[in-house]
Amino acid sequence: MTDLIQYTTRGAVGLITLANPPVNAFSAAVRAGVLEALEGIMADDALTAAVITGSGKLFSGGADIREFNTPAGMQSPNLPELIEKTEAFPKPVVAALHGTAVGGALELSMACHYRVAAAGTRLGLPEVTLGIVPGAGGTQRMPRLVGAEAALDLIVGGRPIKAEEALELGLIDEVVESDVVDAAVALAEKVAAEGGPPRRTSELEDRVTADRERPEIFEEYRKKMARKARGLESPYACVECIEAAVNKPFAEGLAFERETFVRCVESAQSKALQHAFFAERESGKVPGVTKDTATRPIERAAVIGGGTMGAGITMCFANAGIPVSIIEVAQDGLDRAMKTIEGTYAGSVNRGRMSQDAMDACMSLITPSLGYDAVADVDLVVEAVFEDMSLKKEIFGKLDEICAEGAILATNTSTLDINEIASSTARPESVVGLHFFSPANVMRLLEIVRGEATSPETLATAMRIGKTLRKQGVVVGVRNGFVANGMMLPYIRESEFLVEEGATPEQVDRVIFEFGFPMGPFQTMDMAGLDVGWRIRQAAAATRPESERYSPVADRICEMGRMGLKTKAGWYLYEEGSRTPVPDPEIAAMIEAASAEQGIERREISDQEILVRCLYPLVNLGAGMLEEGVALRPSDIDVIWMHGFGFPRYQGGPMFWADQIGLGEVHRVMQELYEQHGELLQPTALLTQLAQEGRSFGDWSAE
Ligand code: 3H9
Repeated sequence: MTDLIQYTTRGAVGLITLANPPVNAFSAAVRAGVLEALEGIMADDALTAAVITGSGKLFSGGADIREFNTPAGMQSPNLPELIEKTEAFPKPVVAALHGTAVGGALELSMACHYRVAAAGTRLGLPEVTLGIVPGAGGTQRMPRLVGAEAALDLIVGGRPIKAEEALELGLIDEVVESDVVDAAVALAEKVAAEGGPPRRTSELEDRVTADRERPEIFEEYRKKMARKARGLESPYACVECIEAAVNKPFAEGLAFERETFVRCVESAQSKALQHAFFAERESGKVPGVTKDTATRPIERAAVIGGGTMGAGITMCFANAGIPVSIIEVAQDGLDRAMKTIEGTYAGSVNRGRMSQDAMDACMSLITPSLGYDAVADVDLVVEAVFEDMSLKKEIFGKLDEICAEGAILATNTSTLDINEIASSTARPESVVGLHFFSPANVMRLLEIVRGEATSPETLATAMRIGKTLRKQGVVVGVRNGFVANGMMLPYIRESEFLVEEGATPEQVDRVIFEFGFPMGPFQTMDMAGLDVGWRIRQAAAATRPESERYSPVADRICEMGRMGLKTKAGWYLYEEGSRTPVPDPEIAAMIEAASAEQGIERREISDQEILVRCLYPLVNLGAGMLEEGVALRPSDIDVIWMHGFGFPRYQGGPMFWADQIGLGEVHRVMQELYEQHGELLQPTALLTQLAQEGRSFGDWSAE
């Protein structure tokens, strides 16, 4: 038998243990091993029952996603076959669950005759997040155990629940604080001694019969999920499968689920979502940092600066249970920061997203501090003052004097050179960038900026702190705007040029929204506040070549005092209390005047041109950043765009998306754009090379 399965007996019970680290995925060898063990138990008259469990910290993460669309995935027994055989097994089979049991692992458990879980086990069917439906009976057995409504929430929502909730719903039979395998063996012995045929989930009809009387629940659910599921195929496919579970006999429902699974797993969306899953995990692997690299435990932190960013970052630490001091130089600034924090938490409590107790616990971890004394005993400082190099250097000089040896000195700068900031200390190896995105307590992306001198230990600690704060950390190098904001530049610039050439802000925003972003560039600028971009452009004005094309419209809007949503006017107008952008004829006239001034003859611009002009240049620049080594791999750029700017996950991020189009085509269009619009759109060397060689970013990255 494979060594990915351990097999032993406990009295008259055969114990099958999954042993395929790190997550006991059901690879071909594991599936074959479980079946072989079951057959052994069948053949042995001394054994009356079976228990299936997992080794290590979890039961199993489900099917092996890397086997999707490969021959290994279909190798007999495939997962549906194994699961059918488990349910049909004549001796009782009990699942002993701990840690996590998701996807195919929960599907197998639901086909076991009984399920026992250790307290706190997480159970769920997250397949929808990979663009598929559960494909091994999950959509058919779940409604039979918990009813259609709960099954919709669990399968379409894709969110795992704790064992205690699962017990209440009827998904499992027992939750134990004691050893789960002992409890499962005891249950297996008991049901075997009682005799009679095993209880088979596929034969449970009460729940689905009752749900058949309420067909409206499916239409209601589709309406309820519409906003969240915009653009996605698999949530709707999940609903159809659950509907089939309610309305069709088990075998027919199962066949329908299978067909749906096969269609989904081959879809472009599923491939993109699988890419996103692996890309997120890949981003945690960084040259020079291994799992043996020492990290500094972060027991106390401090944040310097109580503006919007500083307040948000402070909340991130408190939310993670880390005591944190927020430092300002003047009392009124400090009071304002604490008011912002308290107000944000209170908003969450009012909306029912947080309990008052949790808010109180977070507030008790935050210490408002005047001056720098509080940094003396912290393990990590995050500086979040405004973007002024001399101020930052002064602060880092002070930190160098006061902070304990080995403390991590981080800056939240979004534009400044971290190497220069580090040079104001005698310990540049301890300096790193922790670039949060606004609002910092909400946005998941964290750019971890590695300076020239940043040590592996500092970087490893920064990566670990990212995880503790539940952020999606991505390590990047030093460059103006790093990767995220740097790549935002051509996206914004081209959208502004497009409106000068004949498009309207609302047309550009519609095209980008329809592509799957939560909003287009003009609405994004209004949300962020137009003064932010204005300040950055003013700072860059001196170094901008005279000959370079520059759209003055955004500056003019800003100089009219229209700062976006916060002033109820920017690229759009906003009615009191509303975030819905309303096109403004005054802005349309202003744009037309700017076109005329520059001698640009306005023309009809197609939606396709908008999409290509907004997105190809950022892919092109992404390639440039790979060449420079500022981004480590194309998939890191994808993660940054998905988590930082809402690039639709089902498109897989810009670099994956470009690969699907084909880099030959992307390059051809870039070349045309370059010839029409000049050097800002010149194809980068890496894009050109890959296009000529018929390769993709994925190939390049795999080298
Ligand atoms: C399914 O079951 C289909 C069926 O319905 C039908 C089939 C016919 N496969 O996340 P981590 C890797 S669909 C392959 O950092 P954690 C992961 O890439 C499946 N590999 O660990 C990483 O590799 P590396 C439905 C997998 O402890 C390593 O394991 N299941 C799989 O933070 C550690 O991962 C899901 O969607 C997999 N299934 O969290 C669950 N899972 O070290 C997906 C993980 O090389 N998995 N890897 O970078 C998870 O949600 C989390 O991994 C889990 C553990 C919660 C299990």
